Amino acid sequence: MNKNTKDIGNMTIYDFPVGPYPTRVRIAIAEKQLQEKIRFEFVDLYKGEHKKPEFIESKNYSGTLPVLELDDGTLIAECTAITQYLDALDGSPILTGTTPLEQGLIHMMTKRAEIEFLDAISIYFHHATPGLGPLVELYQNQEWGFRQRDKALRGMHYFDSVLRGRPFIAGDKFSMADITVIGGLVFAAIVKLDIPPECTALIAWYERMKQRESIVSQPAFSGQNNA
Ligand code: GTS
Repeated sequence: MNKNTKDIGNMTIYDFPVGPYPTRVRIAIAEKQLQEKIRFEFVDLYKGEHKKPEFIESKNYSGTLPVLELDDGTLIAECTAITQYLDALDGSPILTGTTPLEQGLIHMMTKRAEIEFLDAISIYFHHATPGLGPLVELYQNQEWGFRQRDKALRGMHYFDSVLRGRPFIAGDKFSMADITVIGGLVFAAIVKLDIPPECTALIAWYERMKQRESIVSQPAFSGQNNA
């Protein structure tokens, strides 16, 4: 654990360990070496526990995971917000940027990774595949789902072109933007959407990312890929 984190109270993450979005926050926690301060509470997505009124009313209005709960009961949802909070607790490593320019670029590329890639695959999963099953998928629009799958494929080509010009998604350092694209690739594996073979820079970057202990140690990378 980093030296400046000793005064942070205990935290809880409402979690689905192999899920692509929870994996993003798990990677950030591992990068920041905060594992000892965090209790993980399993919420069963396939049973729709995240859509029950108790969860929505007491934990996250949006009915999604992950959610961070601080020891005073404060709740922070959204992967970007949770990552930003954890990142600000300690100096090293910085995942959301130090200078205004880094912060702006990382924010932009993270948002782009969500809109153009990860969220698109999520919509495909929920609309054009069985998704989380009949208890959860009460409305499906296949056409919308397939459009989002195509958008995600375009996103892979876009991030491949980005990585032809720099080592990481938002510049010369590993950041929240890399973690977000990794979340997209975790989801891509779940829905069996391969990286197109011509996206060689994206493939090479992903191989490099999978050498990081914070990433490869996650349940999503242990052959349990069934969000
Ligand atoms: N914008 C949210 C964030 O960034 O935190 C999205 C979170 C999200 O969609 N989480 C998924 C979820 O709760 C978890 S997982 O699919 O990655 O495991 N999905 C359940 C649902 O019903 O949408």
